[in-house]
Amino acid sequence: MAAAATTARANANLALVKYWGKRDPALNLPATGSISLTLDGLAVEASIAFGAGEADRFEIDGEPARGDEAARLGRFLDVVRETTGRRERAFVSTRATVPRGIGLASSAAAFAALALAGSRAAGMELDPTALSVLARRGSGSAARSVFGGFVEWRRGERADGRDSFAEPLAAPDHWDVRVVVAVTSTAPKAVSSRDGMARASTSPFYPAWIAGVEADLAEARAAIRARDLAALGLVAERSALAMHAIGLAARPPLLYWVGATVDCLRRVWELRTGGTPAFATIDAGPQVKVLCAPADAGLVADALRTVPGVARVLTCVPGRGAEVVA
Ligand code: 2P0
Repeated sequence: MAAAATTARANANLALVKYWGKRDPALNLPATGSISLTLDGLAVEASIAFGAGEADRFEIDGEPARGDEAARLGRFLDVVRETTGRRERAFVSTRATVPRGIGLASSAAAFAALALAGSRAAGMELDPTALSVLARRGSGSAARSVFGGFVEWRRGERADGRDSFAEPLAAPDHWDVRVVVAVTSTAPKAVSSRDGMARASTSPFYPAWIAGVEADLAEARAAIRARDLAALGLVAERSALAMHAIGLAARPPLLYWVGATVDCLRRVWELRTGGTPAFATIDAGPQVKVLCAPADAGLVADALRTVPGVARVLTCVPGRGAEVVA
C-alpha cells in the first residue's frame, strides 16, 4: 500500500556571488564557492510518497513529467533511495508558485523541497548539512535553498563531495533588503544553466573568473555582516557581469540577455547616478534582479516598469529555508 505523501516547500535563491562552472558535473561539485539570498514567495512545493506502484511516477504542476525532466527527477529519486536505504518506487509531484521557464521558478527551490520531502518520506531526518549535500545532487544551487536568509555554499575539496554543502551566513531577519525583479522575457531559455556552465570552460576569461571569486566571497561576507548595501551591491553586480562576460567570449558565444535586459541595467545605473543605491544582478536568463533598500523598492519598481519590454515587476523579501508543510 502507498504510504502517505510528505510535502515540503522551499524558496528560490538569488546568487550574489555566482556559481558558474563545475569541478565534477556528475556530483554537481562547483568550481568555486558562492553566496546567495533566499527569496520569499518564489517557492516550489514537492510531495513524495514511497510504495506508490510498480514504477516511479512524476508530475510537475499537475502534468505528467516527460523526457529530460522525468529523467532528471528519476536520477534524483535514485540518489534519495541510495541516501536513505528505501527501495520502493515513488510518486513525486512538484508545484511552483511562479511560472516556470522564466528563470524564477528555479530548480534550486524544486530540488531543495524534493530533498526534504524525499528524505522525510523515506523516514529519515537528515541534519541540515546532509540535506544540503542531497539537494546539491539534484541541482547545485539547491544546496543553498535548504537555508533561509544569506547563505554560502562552500566549494569543498573532496572528490566525493561530502564537504561541498551550504551553510547559513545570516538569518532572513538579519537584514531587511529588497530584490526587485524585472521580467524581460517569458520565453523558455534556449541554453540551460547546465549547458551554459559546460560552455564556460571554452572561454579565455574563465581562468580570470576563478581567480577572482575568493576575493568576491570575502567582500560579500563582510558586507552582509556589516549590512553594507553599497559594498554588497557592487560585488553582486560585478560577479553577475563577469559571469556574463565569460559567455560572450565562449566558443560558441553565449548571451542570455535580450534588449530590455540591457535597458534595465542602464536604468539601474541611472538610478545610482541619481543617488538611489540600487544594484543589478542577472542569472542564466534575461531577467534583471535589483538589490535595494526597502524604502527605495517602490521607486526602483516604477523605474523598471517603464522600461520597454518589461512584462512584469515583482518585489521579494528575504525568505526562509526549506520546511515540511504536510
Ligand atoms: C547561481 N546559477 O549561482 C548561478 C548563477 C545561474 C546563474 O546556479 O547544473 O540550476 O543544476 O547545478 O544550480 C543555476 O544553475 O545548475 C545557477 P545545476 P543550477 O545561482
